[in-house]
Amino acid sequence: MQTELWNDAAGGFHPVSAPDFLPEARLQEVQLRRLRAVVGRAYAHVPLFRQRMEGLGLTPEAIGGLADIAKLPFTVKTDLRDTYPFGLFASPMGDVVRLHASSGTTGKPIVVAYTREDVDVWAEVMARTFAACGLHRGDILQNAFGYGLFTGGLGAHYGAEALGATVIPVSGGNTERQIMVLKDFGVSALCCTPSYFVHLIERAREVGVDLRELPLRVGVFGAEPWSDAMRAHIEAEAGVKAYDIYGLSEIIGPGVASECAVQEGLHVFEDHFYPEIIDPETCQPLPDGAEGELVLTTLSKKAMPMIRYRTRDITRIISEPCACGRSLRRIRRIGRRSDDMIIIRGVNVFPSQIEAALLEVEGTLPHYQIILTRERGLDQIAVEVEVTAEVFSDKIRALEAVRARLAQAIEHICGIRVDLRLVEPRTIARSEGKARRVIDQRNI
Ligand code: DLL
Repeated sequence: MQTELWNDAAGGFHPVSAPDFLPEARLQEVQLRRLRAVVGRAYAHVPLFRQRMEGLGLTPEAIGGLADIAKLPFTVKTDLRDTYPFGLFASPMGDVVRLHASSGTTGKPIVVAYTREDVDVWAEVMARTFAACGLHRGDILQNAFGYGLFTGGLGAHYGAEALGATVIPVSGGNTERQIMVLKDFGVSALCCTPSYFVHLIERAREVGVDLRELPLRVGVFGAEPWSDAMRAHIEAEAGVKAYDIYGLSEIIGPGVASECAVQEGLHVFEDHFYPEIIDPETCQPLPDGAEGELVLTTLSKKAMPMIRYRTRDITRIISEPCACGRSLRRIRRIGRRSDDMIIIRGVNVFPSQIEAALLEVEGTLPHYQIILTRERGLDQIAVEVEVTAEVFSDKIRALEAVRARLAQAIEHICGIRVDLRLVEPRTIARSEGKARRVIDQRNI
């Protein structure tokens, strides 16, 4: 089984992947050594962390074993906002070689920092990511993640170079040019957000390019939630194997976790990022297999160590070993964030549920938007969904049938009736990066 995976889908073993296969006991040794060092570093150099430790009566010596991580205080996103821009740095600016920023939804961005060593670790984990997705030297990667303050572009860039692949730094947007590059440069792998790739497939088709006929073999997607149904759509429409990769600016950027050829969960590069799952209400650690909020500790970050960072991403740890042979634990694909939840008249709805419903119904396109309004004190939810041109023109008398099926699917999955608006193709704004699924007009 393992040999087959390596020789076929994964295209051979790359030495950069070696840490993915450390025996468990050795991995834990590395983790403990690094955990003690990073806690010591944060305690010595980050006042906020030191104060919190003191408040709990703790010193770095409290870390005797890996389980002691549960004693440490959490870090949350508002800590980064409250200490904006540089308050959580543990290195002097002279050692910081790079800054990135993540805009978030409101106000000031959060700023993250990297030393030379951090940038090298980042390239390493991204090289391991691409290797796990079956890329190798000789592959030509079109990097359509945005270059700039967003971590996607540069993170993927250095990782792919470290692997020995050929990188085309095309960045996000300019879809016509993306299609030209894809066609003319012999591109074998592409990375971007899944929603942008769906747009790319459509646009290519409109200009008479069928991606299935190109050498493109692998798609590496991340930075936003996407469903298995979306994966099936992408794989069928573009003739690629589509992999999910995960990461966040606060921890490093992309490169925290990646799928492998098995495509059943994402391996966390846990020699650098230690995962825990907690109950988001009680903050108590949950056992493997239980769903909860992912909490990550950077084990080797120098410029900005993050101790027990609450990601707000909801997942669970898969404890069974993976057929690829990696010893790294896996997390289930992240379908939702705790702060994505929309509460409509007492019913909890996640955008991913709406997506799952519409991908079930033939005649719809995977472009949708959820619009929230308030009328006379009552929350209203409308879902705008694009349908195919045939359905929209009602030539095949399908519009009402699609509406009925979709309404039923949404009610079945979400337990709520929504105001459905079926619109023609290309009505909903496309994003070059992360798709904006929810438009909240409730002024709250
Ligand atoms: O999105 C880093 C990244 C770039 C990851 C390219 C993968 C590929 P941020 O902009 O800080 O960083 O956003 C991080 O995006 O907490 C998740 O909620 C979400 N996210 C990232 N990857 C996935 C994924 C980058 N594969 C936030 N599935 C995270 C679901 C994802 N959500």
